Amino acid sequence: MNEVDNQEIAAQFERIAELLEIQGENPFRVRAYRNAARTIQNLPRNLASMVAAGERLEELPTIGKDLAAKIREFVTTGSLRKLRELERAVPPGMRELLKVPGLGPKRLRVLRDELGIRDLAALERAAREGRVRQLPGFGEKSERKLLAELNELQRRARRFPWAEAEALATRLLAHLKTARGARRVEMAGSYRRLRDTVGDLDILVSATRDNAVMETFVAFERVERVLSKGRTRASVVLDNGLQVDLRVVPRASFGAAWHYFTGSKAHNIAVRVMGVRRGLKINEYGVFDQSGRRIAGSDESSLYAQVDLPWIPPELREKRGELEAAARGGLPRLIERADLRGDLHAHTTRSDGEDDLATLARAARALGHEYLAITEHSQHLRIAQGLSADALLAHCDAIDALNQNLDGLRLLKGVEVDILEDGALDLPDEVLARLDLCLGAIHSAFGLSRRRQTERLLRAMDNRWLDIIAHPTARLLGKRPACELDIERILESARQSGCALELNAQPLRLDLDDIHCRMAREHGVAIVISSDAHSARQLDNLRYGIAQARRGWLEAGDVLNCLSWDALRARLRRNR
Ligand code: DGT
Ligand code: CA
Ligand code: CA
Repeated sequence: MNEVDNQEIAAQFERIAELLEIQGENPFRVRAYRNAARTIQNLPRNLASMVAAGERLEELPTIGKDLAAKIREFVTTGSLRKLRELERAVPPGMRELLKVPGLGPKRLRVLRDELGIRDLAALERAAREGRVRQLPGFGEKSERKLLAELNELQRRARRFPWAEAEALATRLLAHLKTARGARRVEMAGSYRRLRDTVGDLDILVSATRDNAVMETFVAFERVERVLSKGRTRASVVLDNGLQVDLRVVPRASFGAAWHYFTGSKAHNIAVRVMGVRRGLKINEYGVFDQSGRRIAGSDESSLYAQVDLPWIPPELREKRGELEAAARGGLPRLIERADLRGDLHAHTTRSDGEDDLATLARAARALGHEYLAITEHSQHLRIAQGLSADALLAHCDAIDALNQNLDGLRLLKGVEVDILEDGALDLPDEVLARLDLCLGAIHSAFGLSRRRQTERLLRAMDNRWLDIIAHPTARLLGKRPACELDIERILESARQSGCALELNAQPLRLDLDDIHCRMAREHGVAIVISSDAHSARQLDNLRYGIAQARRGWLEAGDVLNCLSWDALRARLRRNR
């Protein structure tokens, strides 16, 4: 079993050398680790197999007794105590600084000793103020380069909306499948768990020739730079700043590796602990019994079976009670795209949409929808060309007329009415009463205090014509944080009044989020999953909503637009 490859061991030694150097350790010791790292990188033989065969590592050049022991420690335990100690001893700010390309330990020490720089923020400030260029060995050009690297580092630190990563992930998977010898190519990590954002992409490959896979990987046209490339793992940064980690694993370990690299980390650790209680060792190579024999791990189900659990959908693997639920046979029957029978939120050219009523209707019918609610904005939202009461009623006549000529799809007359700052709705009750349904939403005064924002929504829900609160927290991923709200109070009030809450499926909204969906379900508050389409193409947003709904443990029975229109109408608050 070749668990650990030489490049990994070399990287550990290189890291130790860096941290020792920052601490101002004896240069002789630092060099010993560096020399050993170089020896290992160029070694034609696999160290893990040498350890397994009981060979004497001490006989390798530059590897003394101490380093030989460390290699054995890493091969057998997967980590080094020395490195863990150093990681703890060196302040996090300094470790962050080490990630800046071109900043080695030596230059870092100059920065720290001369300018007191101990973290990225301090470095950026000093560079902007032109203080770095005055240091020996730096100069104006390297100061400018440092600022550019800092910029790049920040670009990489951001999380990417899932949907933004999707196009790249799909193309990269297709590209990797063309590699000679590639058998299976799968996404892992938060991408597979369908989190609303991803920090990076993790891809797992089983292959008969790892070399060809690595070469194909780094040759992907969108790769901007290669961070590392070993025999079984590699990392690259794409031209939009998204990092991608790739692992190549043997086929017999595929399930165990897929489980490991899908995460979440907290879920993995909990499963591993369940294994320990049964005398089993679970890692990314498989499930091993006490004699070290591999007893499972070629697929994920075999791994779960060893700890007496059914297979758990990746969306639930967050250590939020899924293991306990699985153990008692109580996993939810997660909602699927095919459970949705219609869509309750869409815009046409009449307010801020791109397609007209007929185009949208045709597209909805092609998707198999039984109903589609047309919900233009109300007047208060001027930038979206919101409708006055008269304009809205005229639009309703147009919808009625089109309905006469539609087969198999029913258009519903709705509105997305603004919830004003004091909680009043932007249209009179007599107008709202004439619609099939009414969504209410916040589009202004996002920064109110928690108390006032909560009261704003509670007051809006006092109006019996308000059926659904659309995108309740108004967050926009990467652009605007969620409004401050007392969600518990809002859920309680929604339960009492029968008002439903929306899971808005626009990929930058996903609002309610997974955790709030789960809370809604537990409070007995109905959810609707809506595309909020502003074009025919965006009707397909629903699949992003389904992903978050599944992460929120929702079943079809929790979601109103899994019902036929007749059943749904009876559940709307106005008709109760
Ligand atoms: P991200 O990238 O921040 O959106 O989140 P993930 O979950 O994709 O995290 P990432 O890319 O750092 O690692 C991928 C998976 O690898 C993670 O979900 C679980 C596994 N993993 C990473 N580090 C550890 C670890 O130290 N222990 C265990 N048990 N699993 C780990
Ligand atoms: Ca990841
Ligand atoms: Ca990763």
